[in-house]
Amino acid sequence: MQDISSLRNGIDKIDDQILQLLVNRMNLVDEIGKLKRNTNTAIYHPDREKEIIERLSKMNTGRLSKSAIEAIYLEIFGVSRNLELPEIISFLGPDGSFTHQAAESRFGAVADYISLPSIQSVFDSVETGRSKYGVIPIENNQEGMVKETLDLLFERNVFIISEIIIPVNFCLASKKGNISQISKIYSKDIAFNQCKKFLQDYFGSKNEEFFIQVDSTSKAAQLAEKEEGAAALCSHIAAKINHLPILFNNIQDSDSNHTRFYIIAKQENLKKTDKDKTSIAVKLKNDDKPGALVDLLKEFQLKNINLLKIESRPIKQIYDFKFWFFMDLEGNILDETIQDIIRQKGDEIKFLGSYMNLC
Ligand code: PRE
Repeated sequence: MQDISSLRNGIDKIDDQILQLLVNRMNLVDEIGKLKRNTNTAIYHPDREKEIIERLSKMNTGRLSKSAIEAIYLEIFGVSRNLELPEIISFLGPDGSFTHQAAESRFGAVADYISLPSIQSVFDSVETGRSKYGVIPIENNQEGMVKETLDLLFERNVFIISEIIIPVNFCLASKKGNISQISKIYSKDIAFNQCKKFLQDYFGSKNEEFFIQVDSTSKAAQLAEKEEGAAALCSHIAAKINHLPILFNNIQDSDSNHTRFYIIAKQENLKKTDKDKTSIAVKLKNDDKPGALVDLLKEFQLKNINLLKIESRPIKQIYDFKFWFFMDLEGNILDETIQDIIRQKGDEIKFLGSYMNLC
């Protein structure tokens, strides 16, 4: 068996080669960056990144699993994008939120992040160009859609360019070592709803004021760190960042708890992959006549477009109790069939984005 110093010599030699290869890769990336800047095209290409990871994972990678390859390459892509053009990514904070976790899982550790206090402020930041990309939650598989995100997609001028799905585990964290000493629990509405069974078992006798809703689970952890007797329902990361001891782990009702996030940008993503979906907002013109919705759905059927999701939301700008529909269709805006529908029904449909379908 070789001794440790000769094994380390072997590693040093390989690291020299890896570094040289990375420099060579970055030289090519730099050239792509120049082309993209000259033609004003998007730096971030999630489809290309996915293609690279898929291709490499199919090779004989020995001890490297697909998730290991993904972790390594997402960091490389992060460095590449920063070299092409440093771009700011805003997310629903504060630091340690699940959205922060989702953003880092896609953009890597070296990206330039700004944490913002509300979903609306992430939309503002992307719309005004203060950040190039925004990461916001859209759906939890136990709770359903995030209404605020849906409404802002309808009202604002941004596009969905990608989705991210991560598992969500909650903990109860507090500086108080015993639950009998806890006088209030801070968290986000969606988190309270996802931990109903635990809250019923341990805090079932408390009245409504005991549970205080705030903008995010990481904000909850910040408040619980400052206030005597307070606790937070939050992520492990938020508890750790805020130096809050964890009293109970994995307190969510379901272990299959996952949340889906959108990456939004001012520029749409015009790239096709073999598994895309297209999100649209529909405001029916003839909604005072029977069959207006059926007529549109029939068009989808005629063109063989599969409807993946439909949600209705009130139109808040007017007070006649009208509503709009959020729909996900299988396919890409570059498909003839979807283009036909949007051309035909242009005054009723707002295109929200086409992106890889990860569900
Ligand atoms: C690269 C970097 C960023 C993009 O998101 C995709 C891929 C990479 O590092 O491979 C290069 C690149 O900019 C590109 O291929 O368009």
